[in-house]
Amino acid sequence: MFTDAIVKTPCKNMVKGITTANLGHPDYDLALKQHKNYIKALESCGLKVTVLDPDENFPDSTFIEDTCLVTPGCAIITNPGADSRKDEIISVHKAVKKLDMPVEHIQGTGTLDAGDIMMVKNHYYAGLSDRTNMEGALQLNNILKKYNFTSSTITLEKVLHLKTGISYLENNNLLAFGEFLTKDELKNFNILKVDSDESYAANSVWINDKVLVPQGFSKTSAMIKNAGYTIIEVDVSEFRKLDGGLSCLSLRF
Ligand code: CIR
Repeated sequence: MFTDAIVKTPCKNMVKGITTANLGHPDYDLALKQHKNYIKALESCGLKVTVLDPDENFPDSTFIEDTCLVTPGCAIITNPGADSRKDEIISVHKAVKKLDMPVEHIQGTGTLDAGDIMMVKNHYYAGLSDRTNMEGALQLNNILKKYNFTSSTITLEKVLHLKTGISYLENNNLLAFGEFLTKDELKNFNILKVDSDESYAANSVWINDKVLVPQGFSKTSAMIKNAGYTIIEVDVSEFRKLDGGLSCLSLRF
């Protein structure tokens, strides 16, 4: 069960965020509204949400998930793979220092975006991507070991982050599309296959037996409902324009 979340309000400069999406510029006012609704959705799953102030120096900083991994034993400040995002960790570090747990760091030549990390009980899967390198994954493994957790890597071929393509919904259920449908490392999961025309919805988020699903992907929503979950649809169209999904917008712990 999760009890807490940390989010960061989008800044006006989000329109200058990194993107490959080709969906046009985000509408800032609409993004703010959607972010407020996202917070409400987290609260309706029983989470206490801490909201960090926007920071105009970092267009992508609302995608706070990439900057820190909070585990049950420690918080791990990452070393984001994109140069423009490296110093986003300063504000998240300030916020997690207030939690009653040790704070660890990925550093030096090791890069890691926590959007590449998926937790399954005491095991963490780390996607090797354009943002997360092997050195980052090794540092993560060494940190996790100290807290009795394990990790392993999965090499990504096409998607930005591991959780762009898969989401763990507990009870051995894994939402997945594309390259992740045939990966050996994932073959023991019960795979809920997301159709390629709804691939964006592969980034859905399990929180305390509810699942947040992006609005507008009816086949995926129905499939998750049929698997026995209560779903909450959240419109994040403006964040999608920056390659961001539901999970990227919060730390949950
Ligand atoms: C970026 O390219 O870094 C942002 N525009 C999107 C980050 C999305 N984060 C995530 O998938 N965890």
